[in-house]
Amino acid sequence: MEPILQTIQEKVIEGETTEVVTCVKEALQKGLPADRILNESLITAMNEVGQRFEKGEFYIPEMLIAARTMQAALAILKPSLTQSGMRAKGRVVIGTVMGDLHEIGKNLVATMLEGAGFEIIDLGTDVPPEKFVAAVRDQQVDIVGISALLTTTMNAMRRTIEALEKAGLRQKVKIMIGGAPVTEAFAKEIGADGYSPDASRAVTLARTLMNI
Ligand code: B1M
Repeated sequence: MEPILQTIQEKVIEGETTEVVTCVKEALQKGLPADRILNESLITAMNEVGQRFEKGEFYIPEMLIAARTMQAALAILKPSLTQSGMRAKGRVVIGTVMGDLHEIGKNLVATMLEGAGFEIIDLGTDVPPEKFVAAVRDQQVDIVGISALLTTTMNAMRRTIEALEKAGLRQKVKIMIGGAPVTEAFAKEIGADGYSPDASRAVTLARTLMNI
């Protein structure tokens, strides 16, 4: 691995925001592609943070600090991640389900979709089904994107889809879901239109759902 990517990974785990920001800028200046910086240092760092948390070596504050550092790095990468030749048309309302505060993956998906030309309405985290329903009812939405990072909150995705059905809005939109514990099989089970394991494939999926 490029030494600078190794350094970024280590410093994200340590939550050294200033150093990470400097190194990410340097890596971009050296010509390293943004998606390599993202996949080979930032996401691997968050996976390591998760593993340390599971082993009891890290606690919530360390996870939060690493998350903040990651967000700062993503802000630097955003312009490079969102450069795209093909502009799609469509409006996506996106959010992390009720009970779930994880936002980095959802933000990344939103950033990549925006880069591909989609208009984004970001409802944030801990979004109750009624809020998704209100957004679909009140705005011209083409796709609903739902993220969940916890096995305990995955079922809120099902409840969100049920709420859209109950409000008579299900057929108006396509629904895509994603997040670490989510699978294709789960997407089918709950009646979503598609599942994506990561942010770049979320763009492909959104284009497919819109017949682009
Ligand atoms: Co939490 N957390 N966390 N956490 N956290 C995980 C998810 C965990 C796997 C860590 C672990 O134990 N290994 C574990 C879940 C276990 C499980 O359910 N099976 C866990 C836990 C247990 C918890 C708490 C319950 C801890 C506690 O309180 N005891 C608690 C829950 C709080 C809550 O939500 N109610 C909690 C809290 C937190 C923090 C708040 C401290 C912080 C989040 C801060 C923030 O987001 N601002 C945090 C963090 C940082 C993590 C880890 C370390 C990193 C998550 C992350 O940002 N990953 C995480 C471990 C891990 O993921 N390895 C962990 C990077 C991000 C780019 O990836 O989000 O997977 P990800 O997104 C990907 C794909 O999943 C996909 O594309 C993204 C980009 O490629 N994707 C989509 C995501 N959404 C999509 C939507 C789509 C399509 C694709 O379409 C709409």
